[in-house]
Amino acid sequence: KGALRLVLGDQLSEGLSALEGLDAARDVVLMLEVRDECTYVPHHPQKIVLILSAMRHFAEALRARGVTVDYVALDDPANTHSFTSEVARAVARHKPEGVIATHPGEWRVLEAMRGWEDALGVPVEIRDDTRFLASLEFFRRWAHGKKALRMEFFYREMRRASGLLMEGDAPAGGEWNFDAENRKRLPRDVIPPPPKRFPPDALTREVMALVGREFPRHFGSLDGFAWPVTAEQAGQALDAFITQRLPRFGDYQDAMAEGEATLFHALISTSLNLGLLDPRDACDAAEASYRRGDAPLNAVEGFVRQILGWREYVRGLYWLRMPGYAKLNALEARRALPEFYWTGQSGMRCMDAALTQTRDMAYAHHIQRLMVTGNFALLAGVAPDAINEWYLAVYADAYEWVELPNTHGMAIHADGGVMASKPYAASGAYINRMSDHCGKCRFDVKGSTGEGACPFNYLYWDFIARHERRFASNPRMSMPLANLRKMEGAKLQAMQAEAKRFLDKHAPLP
Ligand code: FAD
Ligand code: DLZ
Repeated sequence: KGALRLVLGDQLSEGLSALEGLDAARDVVLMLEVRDECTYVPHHPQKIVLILSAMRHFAEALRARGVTVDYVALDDPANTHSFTSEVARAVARHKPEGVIATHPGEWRVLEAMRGWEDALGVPVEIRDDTRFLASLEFFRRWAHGKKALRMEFFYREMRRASGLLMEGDAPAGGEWNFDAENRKRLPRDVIPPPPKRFPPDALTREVMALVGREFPRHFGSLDGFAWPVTAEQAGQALDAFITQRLPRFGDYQDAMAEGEATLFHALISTSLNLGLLDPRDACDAAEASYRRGDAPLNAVEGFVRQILGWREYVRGLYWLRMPGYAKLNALEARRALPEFYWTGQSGMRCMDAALTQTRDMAYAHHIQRLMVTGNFALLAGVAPDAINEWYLAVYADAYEWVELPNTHGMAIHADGGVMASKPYAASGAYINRMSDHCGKCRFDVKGSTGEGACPFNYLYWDFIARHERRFASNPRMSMPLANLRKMEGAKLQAMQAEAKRFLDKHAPLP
């Protein structure tokens, strides 16, 4: 009698802690395709295909190494479709000496796991998830006693602790952060090389048919699925990025452009979050490119900061602050999600570009998520649960540990400043500066009143005016507040009326 070793859908790493010390002669690896995980939010079909296909490929690779895998498929008639009930069935089948799991990525799953030992009557060991550069303990120690947590200071600690991009005790190039060199607009003659695509193999095609049958109403298109589903493919995706796109990643990190869904981005978040790619390997590959002289420091530092800094930081914060974090609603936002988040037909070119590529690829890059769809939800006062659910459902890389701090904290300021010291609120001018969308938009980016004006403009001032008292104590909001106070009353009233008209049309208050 051996142990039952549970591997969840986003734990597809050879070195997973739950697999450490595996005895192939006695232990059984348990993998579960369950409906509950596919529907707790209506995930994009490409995301479900990605996870189930990657799980099936991972199970095949384990079996090829002589490991016994008990794999419960989604269409198995005996499947009871929840982690808890399926682990119970597996315990009854195998009568193991215990269950060994790895700490999951979402609070709700951890809560369920904590009840298993009592419910199942066998020991359940939940091991740390060691696939991150910072342990949760490291983050807790770093955060302990600090009045405010800021990513930049955590990132510097991580640079020191990892030795990445360091020259002795000093940061490479003499600066910790080259953010100021990451804000160029994309010139017309710069054509980003397309990312490497991974057309579905027979196994993925089988999963595509299954998902098409089982979840026909979920938002999003299945055609065009091209995500890496194995560690080998994830490595190829990283290599293609490092050689073809990393050198210009820094310059155009914040840019948006018509017809350019991916620009110089890496498209590796799906692989990192599934465990197909190791974050340290991604950072090392980028640093090696800098050391060889193939990629400039602003690109490599910008990329390393996203992984060693932001990705680790949001995970630490999620586990430090949950479960209360998800319930915060500092700006008392209550509006329903506008229907155009599902149709891609807002009429605003920047929004519709982000929304339609989300439908077609289950992907939008960071600035689209933060400064377009996120900014709109912030300004409109969309209820946190509604917008969080949307982000968790529609992106192929979305798991609550990374989605929630980014959406709740960074995009909509629902945490009142835990993640970011001020709301990332912007008017149309920002989008015009960073993209070429506005020139072709039916709304006028220079206009702020009247039906033809860019909605981001009147929504921005409506937002600032709505929260004037709250923001008065935040020195980082002093500039917009000073401009608000200088504004003619009639102009502000006209913008507020336009904002109300637009929002009532698309997403009335309940
Ligand atoms: P690149 O731009 O090439 O960056 C390289 C890597 O850095 C990414 O693969 C990712 O692992 C990491 N990274 C970059 N920014 C962040 C960040 N802010 N937080 C964590 N990791 C980061 N990322 C997710 O992985 N899952 C999510 O559910 C998710 N939801 C988001 C929601 C909102 C509202 C916002 C503003 C951001 C969200 N992000 C999320 C962060 C970021 O947008 C994605 O990681 C990135 O767009 C993935 O594409 P890429 O691999 O091409 O990234
Ligand atoms: C997101 C997801 C989906 C769609 N399906 C499964 C599944 O069938 N089986 C599984 O083990 N995991 C799935 N996942 C990922 C889980 O939701 C994820 O492991 C938890 O949210 C913890 O991060």
